[in-house]
Amino acid sequence: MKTLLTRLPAWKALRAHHKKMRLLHLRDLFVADPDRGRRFAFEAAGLYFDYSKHRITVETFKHLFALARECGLRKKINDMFSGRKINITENRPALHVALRAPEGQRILAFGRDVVPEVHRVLRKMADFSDRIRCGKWKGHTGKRIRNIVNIGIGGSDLGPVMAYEALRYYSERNMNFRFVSNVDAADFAEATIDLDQEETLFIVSSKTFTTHETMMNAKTARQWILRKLKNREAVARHFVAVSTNQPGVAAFGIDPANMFELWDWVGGRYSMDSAIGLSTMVAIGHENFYRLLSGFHAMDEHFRTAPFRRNMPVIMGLLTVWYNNFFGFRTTAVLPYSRHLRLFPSYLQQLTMESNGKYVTIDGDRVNYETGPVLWGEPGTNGQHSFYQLIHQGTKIIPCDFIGFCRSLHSSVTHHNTLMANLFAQSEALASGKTFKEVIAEGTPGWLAPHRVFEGNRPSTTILADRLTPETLGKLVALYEHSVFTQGVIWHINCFDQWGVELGKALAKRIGNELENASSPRLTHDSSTNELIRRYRRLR
Ligand code: G6Q
Repeated sequence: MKTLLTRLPAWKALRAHHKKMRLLHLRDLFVADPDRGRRFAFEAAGLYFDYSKHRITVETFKHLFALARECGLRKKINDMFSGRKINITENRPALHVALRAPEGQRILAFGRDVVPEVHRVLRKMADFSDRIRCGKWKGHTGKRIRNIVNIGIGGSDLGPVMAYEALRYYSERNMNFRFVSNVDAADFAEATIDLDQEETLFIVSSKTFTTHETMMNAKTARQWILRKLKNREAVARHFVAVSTNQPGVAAFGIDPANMFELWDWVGGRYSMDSAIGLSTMVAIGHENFYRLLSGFHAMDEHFRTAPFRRNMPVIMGLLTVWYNNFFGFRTTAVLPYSRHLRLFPSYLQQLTMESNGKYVTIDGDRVNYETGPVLWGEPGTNGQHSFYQLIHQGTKIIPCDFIGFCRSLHSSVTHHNTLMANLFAQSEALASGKTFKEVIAEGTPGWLAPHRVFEGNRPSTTILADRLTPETLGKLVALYEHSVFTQGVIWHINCFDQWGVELGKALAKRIGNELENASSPRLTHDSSTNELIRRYRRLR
């Protein structure tokens, strides 16, 4: 079926509705309905979701839900959960939900129940991480492993490094966890500068085991180990792999018995809860990793079963469409009030922008509407002292997601009260603003007043959880995964491929050869690229 999104009745109704809505102010909406803060908020899967500070009314959602129905969202959700090949350009299902399905649930991929395999690998991971954590797994010289270095990039890095930071509170504090992703030699050098080879184990995380950056860093790691341990057999004690590519892993010198498997039906950016999470499991222990998975699963079940009007990922995804396509707001900020979630926005950047940064529909047509917005963010309160100025008084409107916790992991209640007071204050200030009259009434001189006025009417969601636990992290990640999917269904794009990263990779290979081999034939790039290459060759 060809996409006719902008001709759907609900799309047209939303366009007309927007004309009214853009004139309404959140301040007035709150005055008109004293119960708004409860009407547009609910709790599900243990998360409290307040979307009352959005430029919406009951009618807005009547049209947005109609749009979801007209786009077949319910069927598409069922297709994903039942293992249909929804990633059509790669001819495979997108079954990350199977990674956290409890034993006994049946999910078919290519006609085969994958849940038993998922649990077989989880048990192998648990056994390995237990042996590392209790010191049974020894390095080549008999020393205990104290340092884990994950080598991987993109989906094989961003999840592990984010989860380690997020769950550091639960981590084994007598061990070091480092992450090497960039092919810049500084990454490896800095990650290992203070580590002893005898106590270090590398997890080479690569679904394909061919990714250029990861393979180069893995080879550097192998040299680094051999430089001190001087015996090729040491590789087997200091390297394990997470991959689908057993021949590649064996050729590197890693014992295939120490390979943790994943599957083609897991996309890189949807893989932090697969064996790609091995470093997470070693850090927090297998029981906590299982808790993380149960958090994911709780949100999956909520997404799969809740009616749209009480479905958090659906509402979140539809709000993104509402702002992106009708108001023309082009970016979203994610602002966790938690130091531990400081890498959550960069994790979400890949999840959202690699999934929905596409101008071609599933049918191969050029879209005639906007797709995925730019996502960015930093933890509060730090961001308040930097870019929040633009969010409050800039000319661009940036819908924000505030994420906070009712209880801190750390003992100081005073710190936590202050942190949360800031979160609540920001969303209130963004929504209500401050009028000229209010500013003058405070005694501000007229010439200064315009600078101190806040227009307000700037939308935000607030997500509150009890504490940052492994379960909560799982729920939050799954919430965004399914919100991204909801958006992709509306925009009729494939959330699960990433062809847009290919051209740069191919050109880098060609230019890499030209840099290695300075006498290579005439350069045939554009004149800018030719000149950059020549200059680099001269000055390196
Ligand atoms: C994610 C992408 C991409 C991928 C990396 C690493 O969805 O597919 O970020 O995760 O390119 O790939 P490998 O795991 O195969 O090394």
